[in-house]
Amino acid sequence: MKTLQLLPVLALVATLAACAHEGPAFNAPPPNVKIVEMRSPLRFAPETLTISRGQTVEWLNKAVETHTVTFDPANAGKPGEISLPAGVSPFDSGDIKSGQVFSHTFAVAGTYHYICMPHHGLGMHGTIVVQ
Ligand SMILES: [Cu+2]
Repeated sequence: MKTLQLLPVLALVATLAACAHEGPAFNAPPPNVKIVEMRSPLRFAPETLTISRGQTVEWLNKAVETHTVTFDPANAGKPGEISLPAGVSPFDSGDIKSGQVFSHTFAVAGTYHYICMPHHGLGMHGTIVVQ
């Protein structure tokens, strides 16, 4: 009886485990691209990344949760939580599902503070410093 009750749970765990290890996020990244991983427990890794102007960053969602990479100050939960160098237009990945990738090329030097929309209240913040 107990085994039968566990079957749906086991099936769900197997499905989630499969989702967490499939998709472009698990492919080898292109050369000269800087990587930020989104993984449990709800953090960007690394939280602060320093790059050179003109470099591309790829965010790899290696978690089961859907995340976002949101550089739009209009979506900040708290003032200053998202900020961009002067003259940079806001941008937002939209939903990045498990296994998916978002990339952005940084053309303007400065410090960029960004958040994950679903999880910023839980501390999922990141910083890109472009030199
Ligand atoms: Cu998130």
